[in-house]
Amino acid sequence: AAKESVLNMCMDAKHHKTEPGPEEALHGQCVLWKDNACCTANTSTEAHQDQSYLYNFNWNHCGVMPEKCKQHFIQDTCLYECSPNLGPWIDQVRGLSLPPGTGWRRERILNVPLCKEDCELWWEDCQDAITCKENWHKGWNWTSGTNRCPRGFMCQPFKYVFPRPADLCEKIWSNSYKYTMEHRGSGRCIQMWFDPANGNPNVAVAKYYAQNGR
Ligand code: FOL
Repeated sequence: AAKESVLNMCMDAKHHKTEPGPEEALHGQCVLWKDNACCTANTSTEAHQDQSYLYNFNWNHCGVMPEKCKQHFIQDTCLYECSPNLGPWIDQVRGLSLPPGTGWRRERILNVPLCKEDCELWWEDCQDAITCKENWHKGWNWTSGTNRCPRGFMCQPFKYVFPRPADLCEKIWSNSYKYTMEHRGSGRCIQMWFDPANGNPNVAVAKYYAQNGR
């Protein structure tokens, strides 16, 4: 079949392994990927820290993020760092935006079709959270060593910054995800959450898009 090379692979980014493989000791919400993962046990542990060494990124830049919201950000981090099934959506980051020494990745994910329910639950559980920025990848004030709100960016509830679920899922990580009308279990969308007892449902989704185009 066409494009098998994009199946079962890790992107070339800051913390990813070069090849996916079993990881006995994955932590907490990342255990779903222990049979086959692009993250190390250390990375999975860091994914649960409020301000991890992964990106020195602080969820609490406008006050403490509510626990139920944070769980979705942890799960997003686990999927991003651990999933070996994002190959069909890996995109090369252009050399121009990566001056030597400052770049943190050579590849990124673009337009991963996220299941409707995963996006909507994330958005609902974050209605009480507060942020000052729509795009969390760029434009922070890093002078303190962690991300702080830049001058002129006001802290506001998520519901003003991200009026609809698609605004959150698509804009927060520069279109890493695409909001879809596809449902969990359909085999047509990527799930951030799944029951590992039934295997990883994203394996079939990657296979489908590798053959049929994204
Ligand atoms: N989750 C998903 N789904 N997709 C992602 O791409 C993703 N990326 C991160 C975490 N979870 C993700 C990584 N997050 C910076 C900010 C956030 C970040 C990584 C790095 C950062 O250093 N921003 C600088 C600009 C850096 C640059 O452009 O090279 C800034 O200006 O704020």
